[in-house]
Amino acid sequence: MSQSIAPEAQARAAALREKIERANYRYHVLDDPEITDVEYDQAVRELEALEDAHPELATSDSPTRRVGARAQGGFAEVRHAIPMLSLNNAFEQDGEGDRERFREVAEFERRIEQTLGRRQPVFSVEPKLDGLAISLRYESGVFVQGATRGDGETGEDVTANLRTVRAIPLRLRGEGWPRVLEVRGEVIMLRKDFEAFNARARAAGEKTLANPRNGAAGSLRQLDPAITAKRKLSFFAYAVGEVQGGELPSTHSQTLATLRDWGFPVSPEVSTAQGLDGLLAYYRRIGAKRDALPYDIDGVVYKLDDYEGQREMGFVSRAPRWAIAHKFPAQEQTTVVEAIEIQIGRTGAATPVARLKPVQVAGVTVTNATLHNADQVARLDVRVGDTVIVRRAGDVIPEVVRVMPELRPEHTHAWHMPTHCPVCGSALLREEGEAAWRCSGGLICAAQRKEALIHFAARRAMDIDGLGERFVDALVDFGYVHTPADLYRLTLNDFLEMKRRADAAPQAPLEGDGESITPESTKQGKVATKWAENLIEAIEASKRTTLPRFLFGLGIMHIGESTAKTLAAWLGSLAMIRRMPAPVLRVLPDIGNEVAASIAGFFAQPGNQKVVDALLASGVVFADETHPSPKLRQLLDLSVLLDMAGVNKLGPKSTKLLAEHFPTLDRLLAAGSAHWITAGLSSAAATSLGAYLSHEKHLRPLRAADEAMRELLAAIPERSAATGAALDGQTFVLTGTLASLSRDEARDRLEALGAKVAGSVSKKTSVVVAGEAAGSKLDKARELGVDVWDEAQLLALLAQHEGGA
Ligand code: 5U1
Repeated sequence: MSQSIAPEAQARAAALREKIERANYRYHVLDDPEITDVEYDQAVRELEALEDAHPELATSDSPTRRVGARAQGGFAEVRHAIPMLSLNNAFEQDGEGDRERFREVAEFERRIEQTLGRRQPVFSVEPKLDGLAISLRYESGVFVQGATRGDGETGEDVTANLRTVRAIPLRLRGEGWPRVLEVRGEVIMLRKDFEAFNARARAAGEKTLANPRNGAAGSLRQLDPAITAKRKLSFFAYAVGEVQGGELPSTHSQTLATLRDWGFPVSPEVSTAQGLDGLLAYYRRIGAKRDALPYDIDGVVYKLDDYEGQREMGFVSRAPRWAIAHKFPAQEQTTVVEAIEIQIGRTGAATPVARLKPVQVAGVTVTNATLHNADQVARLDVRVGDTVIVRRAGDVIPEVVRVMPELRPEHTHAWHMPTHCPVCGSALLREEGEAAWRCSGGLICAAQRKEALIHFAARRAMDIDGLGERFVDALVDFGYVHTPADLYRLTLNDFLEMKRRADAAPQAPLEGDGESITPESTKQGKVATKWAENLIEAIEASKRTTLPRFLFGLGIMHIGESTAKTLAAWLGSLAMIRRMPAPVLRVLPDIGNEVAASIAGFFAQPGNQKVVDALLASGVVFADETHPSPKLRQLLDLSVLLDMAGVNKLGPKSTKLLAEHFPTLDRLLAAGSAHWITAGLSSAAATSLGAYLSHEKHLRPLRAADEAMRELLAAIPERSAATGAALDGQTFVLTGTLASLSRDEARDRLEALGAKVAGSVSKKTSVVVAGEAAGSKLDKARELGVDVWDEAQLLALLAQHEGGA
């Protein structure tokens, strides 16, 4: 290393490399991470910066050098010094008893017993990973070349891509490794990484991966290692190839343990077993946990454990006689699509589902498979009548992987998303840039009820203590509750009856206490009714709430707590909010077109309005309703409505001009196009507006919006001319975080009452309002003897004056 490098930089680089390598080992080999992803990324970034500043520090095996240059003109060939073998397969056969069903495995085991003259030989037993076989060459402990299996004799040099796989050590750990060591194993894509990749691809409208194996194989064949680096791949070692200048243990299981010590991930499922019974027990054990494994496997592998015995058994062509792959039933099958239907999820997302001719996939009868979304159906071009490949892996829902076009019958039709929800009949809508179509039915759609109820009862919404997911599920499943309003009609008896029914159902008892309630068990019943009394009490208590909590609880798409507060602060009352058209909502701070359309769309559904009415009728009250903000006067005029109408040739300048001359829609209509032109509108714009307004379908919503807007403006309290604004001449300073309103909101509302809101405290300051974690302004106020208020005092002041000064 060069003399010119500061020793501290050298030491730091070495420490960082060690930290990163150790993190890789703990994560990939021991499956026991020691540092967080953030710490890991920080260490890599710091090392990169150090190596950039001191290029002499960089080494070829540095963990920062995982992504190299693009391969030019394809991959070079690599001839394997020792061929990469393939395995003979054993499949389950029809028949009675293990020896019949597992005839091929029994024969394999018996042949070894006979050839070696040994009873009950020991085998290394391993999961058969579903990925891509590769060979990694290490010279003096450093990774120098990686190759695919190819035809077993010659593969492709994919070193640059393999360097990006963090589970592959660039330098071996520990000591005692041979001078040349080839390690063989499988590059795989974990199920979670495969799912994440596909979810991203679907959202971006890009091609999805058919299965994790294709994910691994496709990624390794990328000519640009930067692409491989972006796809998360993993690796497990299961064999060795060439070994020079050193020795390995005498058994395969010991060799795997040694490879693990040297830094190679080895599947934690690897074990040893003796005789046929041992092999079959392993097959069943791994088969039972197959779905729960983090990666796809297609069987298990049995290998005679001692190398001496392996040599004696020898090969038949490319396959060893000392090993066999015992395959599980396939995870992919072909079947026929009998129908394509829509399923509405808890959030209203409409998912196309293929109803299939029943087919056994990996031991389970599959009759439905997800098609994810309309884009995916279009991409795959799945049609009713098609023969498709379905895949079932792990816990994931079976999915249609691809269509077999050669088997498509005549006269099929491309599938299209229906226009209406099959559950409630409301329109299905898709937002721009989103893959999912959603049912606009909201609370009236049965499929969405559970989610809506859980959200409604949540702590930050109506805060119904104790009404968790399991109760909501039972309430909906047994038909006690359809909408949030039904919660307020529930009686103690309803809850007790529901629990009796839930306890009698095959699932676990509702409370988890296993106690069931019978009318006879009065004493026990008393204990057990307490929870129901508590729930009734919590539901009753939730009726006294605030407008923002209620609005948030309604579960309107895009309406979080902050938007709910904005709506309440600016529009004042539910009565106003529930009838405002999108253009009016659009003028409020932080409410864009999408959010405005979502709110107005929600209240445009008569079903949702009915639920709101029922909630009010059952006694839900808001402690904080008030008048609309006077500031709306500056924001709302006819131009707001005309802008949103999107009339051709009528830009924002023209709509403003019209609003100045014709303050109401009626006056605009009465004036007519000649007067519009006199007021300064171009004749092209006037013609376009005239044509637009001549359609009743345009005029009707415009009139309704105009009327709602006028009503809102009329509800703003008039300031008394004699006294001026309530807080005229007063200066407020806001500091710290306020819990129930943003500082902007507080400022707007104070200003609307005539106050000045300043950024710093002086002798002239009337009041400092101090929220959570108030800092130096609070100190200054105390120093100058300025009045300091808390948030409650501010809210009381606002309530007092906004009420109608
Ligand atoms: N787990 C495992 N998979 N697999 C595949 N071991 C294993 N061994 C193989 C193959 C092709 O070949 C050996 C015989 C070296």
